[in-house]
Amino acid sequence: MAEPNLQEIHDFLISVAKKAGEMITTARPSTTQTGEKKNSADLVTETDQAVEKMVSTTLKDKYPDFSFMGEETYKPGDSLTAAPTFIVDPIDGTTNFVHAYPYVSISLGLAIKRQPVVGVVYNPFTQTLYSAIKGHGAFLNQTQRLPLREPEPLRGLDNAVVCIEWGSERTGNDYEVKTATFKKLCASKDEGGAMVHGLRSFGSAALNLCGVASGGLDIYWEAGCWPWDVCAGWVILSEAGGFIVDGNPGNWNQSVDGRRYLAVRKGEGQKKIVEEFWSFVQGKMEVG
Ligand code: LIP
Repeated sequence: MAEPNLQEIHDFLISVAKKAGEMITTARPSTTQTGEKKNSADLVTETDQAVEKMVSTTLKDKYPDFSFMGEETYKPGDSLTAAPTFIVDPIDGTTNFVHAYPYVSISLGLAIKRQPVVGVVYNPFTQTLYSAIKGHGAFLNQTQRLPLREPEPLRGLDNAVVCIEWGSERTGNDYEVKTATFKKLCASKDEGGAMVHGLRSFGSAALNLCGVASGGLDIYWEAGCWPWDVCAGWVILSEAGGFIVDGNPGNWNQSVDGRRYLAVRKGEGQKKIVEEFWSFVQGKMEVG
């Protein structure tokens, strides 16, 4: 296969994201017509399925040799290979979409040799577009380079806004680890806590990563995400000077399908704040 033209792919993905955005903003989902996958905290709508169908058909027409991995057509056991693969979440933030909370995105990524190389994340309600090509920087609306301001040093968790997500798993070891960690992060220092500036939980992993890339969120921690939640945002964050490591303490290596993510914004003190964060993680996540 000829070397893929990443700029062309990036531009094409943006056009696909805009088309998907029209489908999303004109849909009228309701809580009564919404389907559940694993449980009542894991939703799917007809629009998720229709958008994925449009995206996969459009991408397969244009790039017939590329593989495709999408949230709505993924089957347990499917795994990411070294082949160029589009990794797609048609609606990241389905719960927000159903409840008409406008923090929703379409997340379109391309991985080659299992490394994310192109990312497009688009919120059609706010018309906010984040995009990046590996080695060429990350941008908001194709014009403003990320991060959006000169990053201050990461002075420590007691100066940080930390984004977390509850995920749809609401029982078992990982739920215990998460909730105990959230409590510890918020608690006062007298009680052995980190006393963070604030914990935020917005409901779209892709947009959360873009929030870290933009610089407004210092750290984002989630376990249980899938490659389609993170592939596109991964490129955007890395190109904005941030990085992602394993959410479990002590493991610096992470892959796009590693399922536990700790993302840190650009700024002096990145490694130190990761280690500080891990010191507050109350146990080990089993998901992976
Ligand atoms: C959702 C994420 C959210 C996470 C959920 C879920 P969906 O994606 O983006 O941040 O906490 O577990 O994965 O299901 O809306 O595409």
